Amino acid sequence: MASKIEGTGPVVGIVLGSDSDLPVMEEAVKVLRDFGVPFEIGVISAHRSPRRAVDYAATAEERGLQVIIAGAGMAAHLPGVLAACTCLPVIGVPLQGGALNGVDALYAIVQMPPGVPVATVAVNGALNAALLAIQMLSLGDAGLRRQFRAYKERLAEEVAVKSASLQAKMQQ
Ligand code: RP5
Repeated sequence: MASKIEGTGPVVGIVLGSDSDLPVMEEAVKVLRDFGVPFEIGVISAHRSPRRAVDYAATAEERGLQVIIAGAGMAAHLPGVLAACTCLPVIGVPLQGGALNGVDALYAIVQMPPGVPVATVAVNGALNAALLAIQMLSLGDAGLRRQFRAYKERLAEEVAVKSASLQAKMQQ
C-alpha cells in the first residue's frame, strides 16, 4: 500500500532559525526524502523576522502542512513562537553552537509553559525530529506506517550484524 501523501503538496514544514543551521537540519531533509514525505523548507528567525514567524505558523495549516520541525540555536525561541501561533504539532531541534554549545537552545526549546507544548529532540537531533514527524503522519497513513516499521526492522538487523561481527572479532 502506497503512502497517502505521495505526490501531494508539502505536509511537513522545516524551519531554520538561520541558514547556518542547514548542515545539521539537512539530516531531517534526507530522512523525509528517503520516506517520500513532501516537505517545504525555509529560514525564519523569531528574533530577526518575528512577523514572518507568526505569519508562517498562522497560515501553515491552511497551506496543507501537518507537522512543523523548527531548528534553532542559542536563545532558541523559534519553535515556541511557531507553536504559539498554530494548532499543528511543532518539533523543536536545539542546535549546538555559541558560548553555551546548545544547552541554551535545549533549555529554551524544552521548557515551554503549560498549554503550548513543543516536542523537543536531542541537541542536533534533526534525524529524530524527521522520524518523529513521520510517526505522527503515520497515525493516519497505513502506507507510511508500513515504511516506518520496515525502517525499525532494518535498525534491529544492523544491531544483529554488529553483534555478530563483534563476537567473531573477539574469537579470533
Ligand atoms: C539562531 O542563532 C540560529 O538558529 C542560529 O543557530 C544562531 C546563529 O545564527 P547566525 O548568526 O549564524 O545567523 O537564531
